[in-house]
Amino acid sequence: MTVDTYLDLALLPDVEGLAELVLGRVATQGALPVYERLLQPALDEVGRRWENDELTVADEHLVTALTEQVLTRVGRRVTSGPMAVVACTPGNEHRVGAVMVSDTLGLAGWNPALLGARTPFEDLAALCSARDVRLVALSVGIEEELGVLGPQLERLRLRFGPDVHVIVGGGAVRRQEDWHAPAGVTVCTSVSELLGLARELLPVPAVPV
Ligand code: B12
Repeated sequence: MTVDTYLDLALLPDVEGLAELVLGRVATQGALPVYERLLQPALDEVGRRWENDELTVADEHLVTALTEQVLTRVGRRVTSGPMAVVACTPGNEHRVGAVMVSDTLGLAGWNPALLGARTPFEDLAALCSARDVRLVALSVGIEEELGVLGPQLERLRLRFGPDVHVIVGGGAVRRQEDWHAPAGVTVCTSVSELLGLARELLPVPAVPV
């Protein structure tokens, strides 16, 4: 099973073997299936083994760090599209998914800026209003944060106004399927779903007169 092969290589560690496995699959299948069907399940499995005391925190850090290294070798797309911002919510240190979201927005024709872990909403709002940001994708990592997120997202939504699309996803949302975002905030749990949505949300270029 490929998840097992992935974890065996990461735990050796054999970063070149890992890169070969991932980049080979990206070349034949494209990045998103590899993110969704190999890397996400492999890290889910790390979480499961860690919970069962089969892996230590150091083992988890090793697999996560190597995954991040390999991800930097999956081609980044630079586009001249409208600016999107990808950030982890203020309580979230899980940033691997956010990297994949940023890649996905690039594929969809946006110009993504990846801010990373634990981004305070006040600072996020200030950054977005100082630039022409049209889409904000937020990643939530732990379910405990979902409880306080609703009112915070409502305030952020009001501050952005109607021209900025706000999309929320991440491991916590994936695990807690019955969580509802406030009005005007879209919940999306997979990068393949995001690809279609982000393409639909691309602003239509003005028709020359
Ligand atoms: C690696 C890891 C860490 C690392 C993260 C380092 C890093 N650089 O990212 C570190 C060590 C920091 C960490 C810390 C903690 N962690 Co942790 N961690 C994990 C682990 C093993 C993997 C996470 C990961 O990268 N997954 C792979 C990515 C690709 O998956 P993903 O984030 O879901 O993203 C996918 C989709 O959700 C989607 N997506 C992501 N974001 C978005 C956003 C949008 C808009 C869209 C459309 C899609 C989307 O795209 C991705 C591709 O499919 C998980 C296990 C698991 N099951 O997830 C536990 C896990 C998430 N952690 C857990 C816990 C408990 C913690 C700690 C509280 C531990 C502690 N006692 O300190 C802290 C909390 C830190 C914090 N405040 O965030 C629990 C969370 C349970 C819960 N209550 O929700 C998990 C599930 C482990 C477990 N089985 O219990 N962790």
